Amino acid sequence: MGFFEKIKAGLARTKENIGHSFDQLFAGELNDDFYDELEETLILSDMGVDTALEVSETLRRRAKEEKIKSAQEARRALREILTDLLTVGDGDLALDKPPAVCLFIGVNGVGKTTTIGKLAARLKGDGRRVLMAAGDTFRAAAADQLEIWSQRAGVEIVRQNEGADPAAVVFDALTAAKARSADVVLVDTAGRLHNKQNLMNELNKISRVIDRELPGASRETLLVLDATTGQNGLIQARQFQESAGLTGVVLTKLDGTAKGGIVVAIARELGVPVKFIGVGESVDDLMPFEPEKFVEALI
Ligand SMILES: Nc1nc2c(ncn2[C@@H]2O[C@H](COP(=O)(O)OP(=O)(O)O)[C@@H](O)[C@H]2O)c(=O)[nH]1
Ligand SMILES: [Mg+2]
Repeated sequence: MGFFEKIKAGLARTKENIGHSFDQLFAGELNDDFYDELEETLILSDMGVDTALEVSETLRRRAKEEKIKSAQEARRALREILTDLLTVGDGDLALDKPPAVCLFIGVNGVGKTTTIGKLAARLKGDGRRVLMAAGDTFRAAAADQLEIWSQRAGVEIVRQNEGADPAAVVFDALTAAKARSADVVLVDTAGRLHNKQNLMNELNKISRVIDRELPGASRETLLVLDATTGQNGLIQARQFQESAGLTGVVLTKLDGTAKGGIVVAIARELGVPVKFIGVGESVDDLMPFEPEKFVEALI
């Protein structure tokens, strides 16, 4: 299955739960009721109230300006509006100045480790030399899980014992990356420590090690979000954005019961691009995010 089919299959499951699906909506007339129902449908799709209202207002304005009469034309305009909102920043990974470092952050269970495994395989397939850094030393099984992925992807991993200082693991990994001329270092991190402040301090410490060891290298700080958590994901995104600064988002579990609209809210509120989406648990279930196709699958 390609990008379109995969997310469409995932989002279709959700559609059954949404009272007014977009299909029904666009089968009707373009009147005031239409805009009310549009707002409701956008909110139900997890876009959040603010984004839903803005999108609906923009469509109303465009319909007036462009003398759009039919719901079908409105659908095309809505797709354009959403695609524009989703097209922020650079959707590609910054990898041009090696060794590039991609730091994966996000709360427990969102899919950080799995995403690193999938991405490692993808980058290796593109001919890049990839190294993993097991920066989640908080949970005993975390490094083991990453190691299994490193074997699956056929890439090297740098790890230490449980409870080790994650910044030290990252330091080791960067040293190894330089010595072995790696192209990319994928850094796993803990999703949870004794408290949130600890976590943010730890991420800052890791970040400082990268700044110091690789001042000129390409850097990504990617927030991994579980798409099925809806608006809660937006709250997480705001918190991580504030304390860690983000260059992109990976949205996982779009093959589940995700409603999809959360992507629009994130792009609009944070101005950070979604770079990849996760559409399953296997190694090839990671895809570059394509705004236009995503919107087409959504509505
Ligand atoms: N269905 C589905 N499951 C996923 C996806 N990404 C991760 N998972 C699953 O989510 C669970 C948590 O993933 P993990 O990588 O351990 O999360 P972490 O705590 O952030 O490192 C695992 O069971 C993964 O297989 C995805 O895109 N789709
Ligand atoms: Mg993990």
